[in-house]
Amino acid sequence: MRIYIFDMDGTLTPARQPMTPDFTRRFLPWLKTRLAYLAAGSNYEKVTEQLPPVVISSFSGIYSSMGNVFHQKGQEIYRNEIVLKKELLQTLERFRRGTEYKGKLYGNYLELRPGMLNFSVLGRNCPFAERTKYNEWDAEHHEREQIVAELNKNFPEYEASVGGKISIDIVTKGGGKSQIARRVREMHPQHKIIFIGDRTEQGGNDYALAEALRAMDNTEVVQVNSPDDVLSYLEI
Ligand code: M1P
Repeated sequence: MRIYIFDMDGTLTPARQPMTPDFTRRFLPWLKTRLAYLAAGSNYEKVTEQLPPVVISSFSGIYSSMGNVFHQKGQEIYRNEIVLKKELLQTLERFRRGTEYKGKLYGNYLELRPGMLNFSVLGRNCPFAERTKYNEWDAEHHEREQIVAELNKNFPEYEASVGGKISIDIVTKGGGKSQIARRVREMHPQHKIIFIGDRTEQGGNDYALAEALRAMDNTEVVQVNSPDDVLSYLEI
């Protein structure tokens, strides 16, 4: 038997958007006959906004907040917390003040979730169109990659990675999506584990999980660029 792990944003759904009806229609019958886990960067509330209840209940387990919360059959099984150093928060404030992005900045730029902090120079309260605008600017100017590199150099006790379109995810070292590899392997010592995600490249928020799995026997990592790629890979 094979065990599947799926990222959510950019993999099963467009980033921060609900799963489309067409994707649900094709994916659900497949999911119902498989053993699969979700590995979302977003918190559990966002997962419940983006995935239909029947999809959530068809997964064998839901990891959210980068693996720091785990739900099975709607019950929370565990959650981790993060300790945030004053110096880290001061550094993030400095990045926000010093950005060269000329568009308007919005609130909720530091979002604390169980076991992680999500940081967005733009601010998570931005209108949807502003996400695209910042993302296009960032693709040209690499602001998030530079912030991630600086954080990882200066704060080795944490792990920073580029999130989806506008943000950066920060976890305690070893406390990100990589913990999902160990936990799923413990539950399924014999089976092949296949992870499908859209940010498995270095610096991306699926990278730590992809690397942890690559270091184990009997695993496969599949890089996709959209939900359509997932359907093609699964041949459904
Ligand atoms: O792809 C997962 C990411 O989705 C959101 O990213 P953004 O707001 O940058 O598009 C966030 O929830 C982030 O934490 C998460 O990793």
